[in-house]
Amino acid sequence: NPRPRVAVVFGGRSSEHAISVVTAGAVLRAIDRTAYDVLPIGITADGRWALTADDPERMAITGRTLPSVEQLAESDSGSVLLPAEPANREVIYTEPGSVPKVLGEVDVVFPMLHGPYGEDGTLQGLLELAGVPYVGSGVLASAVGMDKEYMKRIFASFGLPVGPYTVVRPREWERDETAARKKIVDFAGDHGWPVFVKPARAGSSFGITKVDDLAALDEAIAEARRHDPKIIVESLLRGREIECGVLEFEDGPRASLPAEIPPATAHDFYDFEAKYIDSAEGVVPAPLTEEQTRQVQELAVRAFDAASCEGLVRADFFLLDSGEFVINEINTMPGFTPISMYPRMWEASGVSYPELVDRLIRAALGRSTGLR
Ligand code: G1L
Repeated sequence: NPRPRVAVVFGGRSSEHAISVVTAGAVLRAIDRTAYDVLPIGITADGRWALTADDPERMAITGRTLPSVEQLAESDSGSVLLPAEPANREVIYTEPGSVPKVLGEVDVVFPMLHGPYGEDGTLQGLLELAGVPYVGSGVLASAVGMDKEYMKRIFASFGLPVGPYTVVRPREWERDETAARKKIVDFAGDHGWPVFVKPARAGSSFGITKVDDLAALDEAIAEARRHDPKIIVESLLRGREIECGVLEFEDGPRASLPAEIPPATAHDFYDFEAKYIDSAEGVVPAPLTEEQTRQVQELAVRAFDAASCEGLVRADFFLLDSGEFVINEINTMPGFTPISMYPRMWEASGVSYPELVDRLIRAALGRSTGLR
């Protein structure tokens, strides 16, 4: 069989388990079955790997019920059966955390996992060890994209404009709590209130607080530290929020048309599904001048290269009132349903969702593992 076998790995021990299942469903629906054999591999919320049915219909949101791998794998008998035929299989569970044998039988992995152990480079490292090519960024870029401190340090060292920030590490709290707190108070004194107090490494917006004054600082620090012992403090940048997609083509990375996220979107308007997928609110293309569009596209490709990203990245910017673009962050695993910003930006740029999926798989197949 000349068709490359693609394993879509989804679900996982994350607060965004259901988003991953929904997204994997969309990817499964979009993959060209005449070009690829597909093997869906779900990871339950408690970390068991399962071969699940290739049934995108069961991976959508129905009413107010969110899909899960547990649910997809409900026919599980607890027995371990290797599939003779990927199309005709029972659910296979493996021991928590173990590497499924099936990884040795696939040509490329499409990883769709959120947060720690998914998009932070650890899964990518496991796939490197297993010698299996995978879609998207490698170990380094994935880890950089997960850590807001190192992300900023790398951007700054490549001459990309970053906003003011300060970092407080776990050892600084342990050594001298008063000094650690003073570091943040001094930062706010220098750059002004409000500040954002954030866990330095987090996949989503959990643990982030906008702090208006000293009185609210301690609770914000405690909240951020519940998610990550390392925290980052940033100043509020006044301006417009602009995003840009970067996709790897045969001849290198290219930028999509940018999008704008309007301030304080009235969320109530959207239905449960749109809100949950959290993407329907962007304006594509962003109403920018040609010069601004060109500028942000150039910065996005430079950010892709600075972090040595592969496959794709979504780069998020602020367009300050001064007219200057500042890079906020990159996301190596952006929202990826057909209505998410990244696919919408490429749709507006002439690349359909199925073409996007195909390009990503082809880019991955064109690389080998090891140093690159
Ligand atoms: F593999 C890609 F293309 F790099 C990729 C993988 C995963 C792109 C986007 C995503 N996104 C997701 O998996 C998620 C947003 C559903 C959870 Cl991180």
